[in-house]
Amino acid sequence: MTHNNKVVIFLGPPGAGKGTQAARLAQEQSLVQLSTGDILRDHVARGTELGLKAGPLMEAGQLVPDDLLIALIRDRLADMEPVRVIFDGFPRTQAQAEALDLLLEELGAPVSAVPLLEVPDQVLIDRIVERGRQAVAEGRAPRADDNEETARKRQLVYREQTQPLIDHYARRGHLYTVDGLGTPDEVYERILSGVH
Ligand code: B4P
Repeated sequence: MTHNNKVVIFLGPPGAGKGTQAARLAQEQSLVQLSTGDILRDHVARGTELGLKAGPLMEAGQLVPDDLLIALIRDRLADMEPVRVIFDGFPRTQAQAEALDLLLEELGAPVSAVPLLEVPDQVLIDRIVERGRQAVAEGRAPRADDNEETARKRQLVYREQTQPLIDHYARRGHLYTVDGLGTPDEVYERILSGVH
């Protein structure tokens, strides 16, 4: 076990800005960003076995099965020393949270902070739809799930499966809420107040 470990878990609904904020915090505090959404999209693009399973589920706004995600995270943490990591998009279910608790316990790397980004539902939809529009305007393919219908589906899945994790981390005393409205810089300053 090393005292240089740091484990930050970003919670929040789809489009809340987890990826945006996690990337900056990772860079400024020398942490490894583990974005399960990005990792899965890479597998889909490369047509791997995992990508073939995950692609249709992601496109439909559904979660990818827990066992696949847990194996993926176990692999990424295997040789990490010290454990300096930001989880962005993981855990998303109770089973994932319990598996992560065990993994971190084995590694002797307790959770340091769990910022929860709060953004009103309609703003979330607008951001996701805007990201899709922006991609098209720049001649890039939009993310398969960046449209209004799938965004609403993802919100429902979040409410049912991920929101209960707020209690899981609140009970452990790591959770703090962050107003996710405003510019990315403003949100970042609020996040820093809880990450030491
Ligand atoms: P993710 O890639 O995690 O998608 P997300 O929740 O939309 O991302 P995020 O909240 O990070 O938003 P972002 O910063 O990009 O997941 C996609 C799919 O992968 C899931 O639906 C699921 O199928 C699968 N998956 C991933 N992890 C899984 C797991 N653990 N288990 C099972 N399945 C899993 O921000 C969104 C937009 O807002 C951007 O365009 C950004 O520029 C903009 N924005 C950010 N901050 C802003 C601000 N302050 N003001 C204005 N706009 C802002």
